[in-house]
Amino acid sequence: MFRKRSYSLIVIGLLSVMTMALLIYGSRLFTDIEEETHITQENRIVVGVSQLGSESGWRTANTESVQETFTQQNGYFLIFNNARQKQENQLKAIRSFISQRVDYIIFSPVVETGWETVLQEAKEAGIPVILMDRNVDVEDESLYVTCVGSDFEKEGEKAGHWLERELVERGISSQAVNIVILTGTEGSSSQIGRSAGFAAVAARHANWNILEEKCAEFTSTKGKEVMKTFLRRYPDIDVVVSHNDDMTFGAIEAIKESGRTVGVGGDIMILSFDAVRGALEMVADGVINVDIECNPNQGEYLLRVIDMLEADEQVEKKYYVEEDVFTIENVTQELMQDRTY
Ligand code: GZL
Repeated sequence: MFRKRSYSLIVIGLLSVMTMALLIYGSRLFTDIEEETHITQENRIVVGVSQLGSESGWRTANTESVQETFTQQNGYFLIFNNARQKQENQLKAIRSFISQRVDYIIFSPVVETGWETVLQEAKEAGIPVILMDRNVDVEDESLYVTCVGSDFEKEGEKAGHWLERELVERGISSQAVNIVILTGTEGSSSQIGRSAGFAAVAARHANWNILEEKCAEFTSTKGKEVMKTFLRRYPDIDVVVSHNDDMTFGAIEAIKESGRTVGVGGDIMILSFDAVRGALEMVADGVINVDIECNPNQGEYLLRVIDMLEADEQVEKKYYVEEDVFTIENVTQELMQDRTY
């Protein structure tokens, strides 16, 4: 009996010592982790990024560029949110960044309007806002520090200038040319700029008939759907202008299913934007006539801007990324480079 009792006393004693040890060590462990996270986060620059979605190959490359740049190794703590193409999700994410008191907010505005209030809130919180890819349309430009992206109007003009040269080379520059346009998200900088740039060139040519422009949301599914509608409505389309490669992929599928041909020597010329790898391979195969590059690799540009802001240096209101135009003449050389998209 005694032995049994003393045995159980020993077990209880051991268990209580072990429990005490665990409590002390455990709490220290958690404290260390907490402190460590806190210390690491404290020493790092905290960046809140609201990405508008994942609608296209271009967007994926743009996201990768940001995530590969704002890493712990580079001294950053990245909070990344995907808004799934909805402005209200971007507004929520930006407000969350403000309440978390991040050091910088970066976002790609899905459309240009509707940002004044939230940008005013960020300004009052003393958090600098950097625009990536697309722009905002605000009265007070002090609501954001800078915009890193493309000159979309220039991209649209490049497409128009290519078509001008192509028609001259074919000896048909005075003939009627029937054009349909697949536009990107209505009210986005890329849609506004590309439409305006191409329209400015088209306005110089009374024989360019823009039969219809229709939004296909930068996606291949919508691109195919809209192109099918165009093919039903217009039997004699000569040119398709598509505001991004994903819509182009869908449009080409629809055209081929209709029995018509595309590209170099085909019934319908294809003018596209973005220049993602899959599309450049179609340029090399003569399926897409011209691809106007839109460079998604904006991470390095954003990093340089934050470095300058950290050093209290003056930054410009706009930084344009470098981009090119690809046709069958120069695309093979480009595809041999180690492009990231
Ligand atoms: C362009 C970017 C556009 C791309 C599309 O800078 O805003 O959004 O052209 C993407 O692929 O969806």
